[in-house]
Amino acid sequence: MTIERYKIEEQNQSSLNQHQSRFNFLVADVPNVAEILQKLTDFQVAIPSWALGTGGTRFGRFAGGGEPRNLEEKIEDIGLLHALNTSSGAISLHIPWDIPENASHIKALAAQNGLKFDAMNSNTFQDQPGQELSYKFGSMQHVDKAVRKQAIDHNIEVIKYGMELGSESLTVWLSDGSCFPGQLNFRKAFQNTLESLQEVYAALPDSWKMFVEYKAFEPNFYSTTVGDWGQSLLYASKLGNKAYTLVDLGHHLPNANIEQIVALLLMEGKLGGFHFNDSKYGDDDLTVGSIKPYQLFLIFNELVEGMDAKGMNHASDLGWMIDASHNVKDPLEDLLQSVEAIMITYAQALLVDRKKLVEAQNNNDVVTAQEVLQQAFRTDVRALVAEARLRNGGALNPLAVYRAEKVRAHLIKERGSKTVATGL
Ligand code: RM4
Ligand code: MN
Ligand code: MN
Repeated sequence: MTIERYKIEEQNQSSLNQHQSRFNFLVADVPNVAEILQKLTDFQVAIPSWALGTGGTRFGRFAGGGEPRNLEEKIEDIGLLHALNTSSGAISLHIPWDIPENASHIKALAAQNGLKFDAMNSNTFQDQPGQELSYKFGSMQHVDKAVRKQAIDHNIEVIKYGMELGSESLTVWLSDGSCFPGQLNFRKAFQNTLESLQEVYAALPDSWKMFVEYKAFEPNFYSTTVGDWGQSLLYASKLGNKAYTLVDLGHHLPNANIEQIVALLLMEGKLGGFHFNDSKYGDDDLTVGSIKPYQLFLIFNELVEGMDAKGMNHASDLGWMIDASHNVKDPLEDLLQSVEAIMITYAQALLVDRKKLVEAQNNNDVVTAQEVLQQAFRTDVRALVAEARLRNGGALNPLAVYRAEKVRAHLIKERGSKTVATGL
């Protein structure tokens, strides 16, 4: 299904006056509006191909119907999101959940929908039908060299798929670790993993980046072999300058200061990419910004400050991606909410009065420092984000158009109510 341009324009017309007065009110206080609008236009968030269906937990899954049945339909779904919000211009594929059998056809379809291919993701945390050796006791860390080789070969295959599509990065997330004390020799597990990653790294094209994603726990509950940013940074540093750490917001132990982690990784030139989601307890994969919006703002504040300090391009020098699971919401509505939350928070971070903040820091003026941050965080920037969308041909209110056009009902009619998308 596609949403006709004129439908979006019709909806925009109906709320244009209200939008314009909100926008004018807001920008009266913003000195560099044009620059901010340009940055918002450039900023694109990749949508994971595995999050277009209903998620589940080990207790069950409650599908809502109309899920994409294949990669083509997933691309259509993301195209739809992008048409509405003009900020979801990329797709991230997980192999083998989504194998692009016919690369040129998939590439053309993505281009038609205005989409690029973001990072490719490998999967050595599940056994696939017909797979020779099992990952039950790990993949790249495995005591058996043959299992390690299988995991390496899989990653190299994923790179090949990515090259055909024009992707330029590989994200490696390993579930490797142990469930009980004594199960694993930590040092050997690290060494095996490093050597395996080195082999994959050697197959990486020059223009590519490798993202080493860490996660504190789950599915292993005693130790994880890439368990935190320290371990990831260790691997990335030993691998070389094409390897970076990837931060997934849900992969930390409770109360971790993620904004500080981000600041230091940026300082070291080793922050590669981001997986956005939100959590209350563990790797909950909830909608980004739904539980801890101020934390998200503080993270974006460090991202903007740290990238500017290095003269980096906000839009293209890091990989931006959503990594969420939707158990009770319509996945497409959830993704619209996620992208909106990211854009709002990015806009707020762009509003921080940097000069005043530095001054406050240098004077140990704790109160002013807090005021500066909260001034930006408490600014309602929704009209700014909407204006950027409007200028790019998107919807003032993507969710409203999605509902008015009854997209889900159409998708159910088209695809059926019992379809199951591959993924989480
Ligand atoms: C993991 C991790 C990875 C994602 C898988 C599906 O927890 O977040 O990024 O690829 O889930
Ligand atoms: Mn992730
Ligand atoms: Mn995760």
